[in-house]
Amino acid sequence: MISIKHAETELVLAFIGLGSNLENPEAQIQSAHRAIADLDGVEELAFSGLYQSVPMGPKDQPDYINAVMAVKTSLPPQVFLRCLQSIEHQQGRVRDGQRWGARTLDLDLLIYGDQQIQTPDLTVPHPGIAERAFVLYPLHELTSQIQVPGMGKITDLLEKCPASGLKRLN
Ligand code: A4P
Ligand code: MG
Repeated sequence: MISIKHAETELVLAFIGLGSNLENPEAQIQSAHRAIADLDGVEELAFSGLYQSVPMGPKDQPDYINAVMAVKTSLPPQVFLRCLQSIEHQQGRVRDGQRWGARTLDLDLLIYGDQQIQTPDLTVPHPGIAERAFVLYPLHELTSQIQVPGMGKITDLLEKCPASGLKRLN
């Protein structure tokens, strides 16, 4: 008798950081939210409130709108990153080479399960998490219990990161 073993697809809990400060940022974030939820192999779990934040990096650019999304995914991290980059591209993101410059959409893979990844094009957890209020506060809103791999408890990270320049929108 032939038995067919169905491969179990392992789903990984992942968090994505969304940011925009050009061309109607709130609409950019909402559109990216839908595009991520529509990806094959991605199931939305939760979406944070929208936060307005002063720019990190060059100050001669508009304030940002930031949010964090929690998903379950069967996509490997490199594939997930490419999908996120393609959504950035579809929403008119132009890479002009300026680090931390203004952008219609920035999607960062913040956390991918308990994995720590260091490759030339992908670092996970995203190395900026601990010093970015615009990531920590929406992330904490979704999950106050999480342990960021290699960085520690979200509550401890939050305590060391003042929310100055950050405003939750209704
Ligand atoms: N990359 C490596 N790891 C990751 C990851 N975990 N997620 C690589 C996403 N990308 C990752 O990114 C440069 C390269 O990072 C990519 O090719 C990818 O392979 P990019 O988006 O092209 O360039 P960037 O965004 O200008 O640089 P960087 O250093 O990624 O900037 P961040 O960290 O994305 O920050 N201020 C406020 N208030 N709110 C913001 O959201 N965002 C930025 C950009 C600056 N200031 C901000 C905000
Ligand atoms: Mg980025």
